[in-house]
Amino acid sequence: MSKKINEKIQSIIKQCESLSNDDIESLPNYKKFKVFYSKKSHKTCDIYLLCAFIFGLLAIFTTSISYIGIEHVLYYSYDRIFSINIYHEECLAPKLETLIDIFRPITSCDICQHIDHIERISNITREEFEEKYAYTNHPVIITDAMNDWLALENFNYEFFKRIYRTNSSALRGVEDNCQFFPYKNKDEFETLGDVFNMDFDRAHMIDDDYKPWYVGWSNCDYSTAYLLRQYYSRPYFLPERSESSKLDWIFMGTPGFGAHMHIDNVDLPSWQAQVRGRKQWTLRPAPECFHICKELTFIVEPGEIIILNTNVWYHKTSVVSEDEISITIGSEFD
Ligand SMILES: O=C(O)CCC(=O)C(=O)O
Ligand SMILES: [Fe+2]
Repeated sequence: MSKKINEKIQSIIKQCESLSNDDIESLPNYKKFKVFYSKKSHKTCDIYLLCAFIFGLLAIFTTSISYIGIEHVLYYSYDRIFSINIYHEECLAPKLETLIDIFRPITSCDICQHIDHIERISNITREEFEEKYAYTNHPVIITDAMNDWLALENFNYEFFKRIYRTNSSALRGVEDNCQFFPYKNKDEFETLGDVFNMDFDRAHMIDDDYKPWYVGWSNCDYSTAYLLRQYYSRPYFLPERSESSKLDWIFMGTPGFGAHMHIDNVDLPSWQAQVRGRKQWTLRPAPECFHICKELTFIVEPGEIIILNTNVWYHKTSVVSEDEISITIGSEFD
């Protein structure tokens, strides 16, 4: 049996020798093959997890690691030591979230104790924004920062499907280098390409009993970021000297689904613009502040931008629009 398989593999390798890398990558079964062979043995997974745990313990006692953030330290060290991307390693990614949670620094309850609702504001100056919200961990919704964005009319499922079409450099860029979160759909969407291959009816919620879906991805491909930024601009209220991250995040999905409750470890606060649909957010203070801070639930409407430090507030989302998918775009700022 194994001799037969071996012969078959040898013959496939022989046939591949005459193809270019691009030809091989465009073969329909290439992705399955790559995913299958990238799955690691239990032993290797255990070693990865053990190292992550040791890094976590070190973070508690080493100021510099806890300052940089355990997630960044893991990302760079795993790349250097094992040549793996922690977000793409199936056996590591889900457990990593729990580890990051366990080893996160204690939050000061000053940031949440006086907040009992989310304010909606408009026409704010950069100076006022900087003083009251930018770096205070005080979440807020800004209602007038997307008025001239072309994204409001143009962003929809088909728009992104065209950008991330099969074999495009945009799709390859995201699949090879950026983060992809399939949330509850992880059994069916292995990559962003799978999202844009779903049935038309499901994507557009044509039948009443369509299967809900929700995904998020970071767009770390510069040329795609450049293209997308023709449709939106840097929010006017961000402090002049603040650098927007080169990474943009896109979250998209149908009513009923969203992101589970979690806390991030990305250092910086972020803005997230609700381009289409309505999304409910629940912000929960860190457990050490439960006795003094409130959980907040509110809806972000199309045309509104939420400012949130996702590193200090636990957060979860759920799309609540009646018959429209939700699309948001966001970024970190410093
Ligand atoms: O928009 C969402 O559904 C989740 C967003 C999120 O988790 C984040 O921005 O950190
Ligand atoms: Fe988050």
